[in-house]
Amino acid sequence: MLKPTTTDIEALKIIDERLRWLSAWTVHHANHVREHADGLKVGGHQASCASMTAIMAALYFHALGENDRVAVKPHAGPVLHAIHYLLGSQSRQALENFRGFGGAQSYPSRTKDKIPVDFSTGSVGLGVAITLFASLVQDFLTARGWVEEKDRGRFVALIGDAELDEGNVYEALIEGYKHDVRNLWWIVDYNRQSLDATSTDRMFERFDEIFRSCGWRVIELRYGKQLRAALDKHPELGSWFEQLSNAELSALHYQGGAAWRKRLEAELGSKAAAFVKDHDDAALGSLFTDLGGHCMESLVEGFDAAQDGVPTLFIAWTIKGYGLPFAGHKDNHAGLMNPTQMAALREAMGVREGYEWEPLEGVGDNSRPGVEALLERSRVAREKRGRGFGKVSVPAVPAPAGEEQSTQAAFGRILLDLSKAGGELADRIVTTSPDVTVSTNLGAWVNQRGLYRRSGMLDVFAQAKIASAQKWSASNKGQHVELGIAENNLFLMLAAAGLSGDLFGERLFPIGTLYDPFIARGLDAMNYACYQDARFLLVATPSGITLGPEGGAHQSINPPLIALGQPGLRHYEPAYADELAAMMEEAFRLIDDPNGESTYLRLSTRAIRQVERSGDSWREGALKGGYWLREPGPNAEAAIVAMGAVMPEALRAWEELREDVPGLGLLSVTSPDLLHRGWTAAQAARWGGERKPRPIEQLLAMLSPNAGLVTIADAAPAALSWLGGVLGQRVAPLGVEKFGQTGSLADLYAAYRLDGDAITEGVAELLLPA
Ligand SMILES: Cc1ncc(C[n+]2csc(CCOP(=O)(O)OP(=O)(O)O)c2C)c(N)n1
Ligand SMILES: [Mg+2]
Repeated sequence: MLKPTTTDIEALKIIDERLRWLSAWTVHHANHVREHADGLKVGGHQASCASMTAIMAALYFHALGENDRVAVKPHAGPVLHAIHYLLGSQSRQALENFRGFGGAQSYPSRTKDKIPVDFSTGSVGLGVAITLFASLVQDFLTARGWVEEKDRGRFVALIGDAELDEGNVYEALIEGYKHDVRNLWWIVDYNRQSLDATSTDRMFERFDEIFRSCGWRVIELRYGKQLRAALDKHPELGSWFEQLSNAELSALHYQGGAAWRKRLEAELGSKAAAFVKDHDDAALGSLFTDLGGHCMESLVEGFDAAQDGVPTLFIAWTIKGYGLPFAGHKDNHAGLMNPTQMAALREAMGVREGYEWEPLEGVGDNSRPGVEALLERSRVAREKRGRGFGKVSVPAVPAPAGEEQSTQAAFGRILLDLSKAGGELADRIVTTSPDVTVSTNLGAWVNQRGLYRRSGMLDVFAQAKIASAQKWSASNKGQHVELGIAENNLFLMLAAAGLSGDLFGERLFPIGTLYDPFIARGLDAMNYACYQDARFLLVATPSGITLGPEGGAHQSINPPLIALGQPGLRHYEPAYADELAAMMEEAFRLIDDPNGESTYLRLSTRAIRQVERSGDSWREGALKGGYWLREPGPNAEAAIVAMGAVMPEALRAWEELREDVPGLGLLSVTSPDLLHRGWTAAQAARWGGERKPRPIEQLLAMLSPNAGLVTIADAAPAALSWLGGVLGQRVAPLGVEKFGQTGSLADLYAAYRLDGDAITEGVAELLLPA
């Protein structure tokens, strides 16, 4: 890295000020200048921004390389926008419309913002951890030769200090240590304030130990140059300063120079007399705010000292609201300057009224060329990067043969067959699992393709010739990333690998497996992955109460409802192996399609007799969400509507009832999620004057308008019971509302009313005259 010249440092300081002004002004404009018809609070975080402008100026205009990627702490979003505004890559219009419809977003958003955003943020902690998994993905791609050494970058997280309370940060840290991750900078904006107040002192003494013990270098940027020099000169002052609590320090920063003087005189007396005498109030106030995170020289030096690949935690001391009237006040998190305060700041920053949006307003003629030159040569990507879709051809995925199969076993078989057949898709699949690789049937695939470890790993058991079905050796060419048991990490890994096309221009097909109930463990991370449009295949198995004796605690009920409400994730629940193969093919296609999405497959360990097919007309329906496994007769009075593992019960009941209930149909639902989407989309389209086919309406319209539906799934009954609302047909919903009991399948199905008797009773109830 080139040593910055004095001119560069001066220019960086000016940029820091410009960022502070522009971010504050953007928030102010949205709250106090723009018209608001609805009277709703707009909000924004001027203090959180001011805390970070120096750090971000030093990072973006000095340290960042063109292949580096950054997750910006959510509440510093306006600073990122200001950076791109100075670079010419953000429009004034978007800033004027900050937090408005189509304007710059509250928190950096990959999908909604027009500027390049490497990682969306918002839910604190997740943006931090995803950088670690992105760095792992970069190593994975480098080992395969898809990212060249010269194109490798560093992954930077700009972190609010309170974000360090999120447990997912440490889950990632632990996983990162196991995988020996590198090229990471996590930069903590240590303003010692969270949302509610100042943060607790005790813990902060421990963070550096935690990180060091996980192999990280920790660089503390506590003092700016001036303050360091003053404290060196007056050691007694230094020890006094260092024992101030977070709250005391913040309060003093808020109160300013006179308060510092009073405290020093009261507590140090004659020991500080000379020092106090040498400084007027303004000088005292300014000296004590010279913390490392606001001192450009210290920041530049700190960044320059961490140029190797060792993961590095920077703890940059800052003041929340630095340079603003509420600096240091414990309530300033969502604080907004009022118009009078804003006008004073404008004056102080040399910004003329009416010129608030001028990028370099207030920059003197002498400094301007240096600032312009620095902006010009900054290596920050100014354009949104392409997303790298549509480059991999997805072959047909054949269904595995076998009269009796479970969808979980078929999943393992399909992957094994794909691996053996080889080809680009197979080479670009990366599987990952939080310690349930073997129990979710990924084992055969892993035997074929190997575990991934950057520096390899011997299979000690194999070496010792101890018999085992599972090979467990790793190399940097392996295609399975084994994770410890932390489902948050699974979803962050899927998010990072699912963004590989965006981040590295190389598409990966990430497949993650876990037990269905543990989706809830990683739910926010899953939502985070979908929110940024990462593409992956999630395979959740086993599921429901159908896992029987394997354990009540592992039964799952509500994931289909979660999927019903989760944008960007398509739920498929196959009953048969051929459906599963079609769904996996579709899921791969969706991963590489600009208009695609991620897929969630809910599978089961129950081996069931496969259905006889004549032709493949079922396939289209199965991919759209449902098809008639047994077509209803004209104007049928009833139908059984079933999903997934309970299909044998539904078929048996259908056989038993078909004579008594003429025309009885059996609808196999493969995706309540898609059916529901189709229903609402058709309705919305009608209001737009468009006539669209409505898959679920078409399916149900084959029945009599007064028909009754018995719905059944090994899941919360609400996953299917809503179907009655489509055409106003009556419903008898069957499903699982309680869990936790182990037992044989027959016992459990009887106890939870998932059997043929329950279906028969349901049909009888619907057909009896009211
Ligand atoms: C998961 C999650 N929980 C709660 C919030 C609400 N929230 C937003 S910012 C914040 C505190 C942030 O403090 P810090 O990380 O120190 O940021 P800064 O002081 O720089 O604003 C909280 C609790 C959130 N955004 N995400
Ligand atoms: Mg903070």
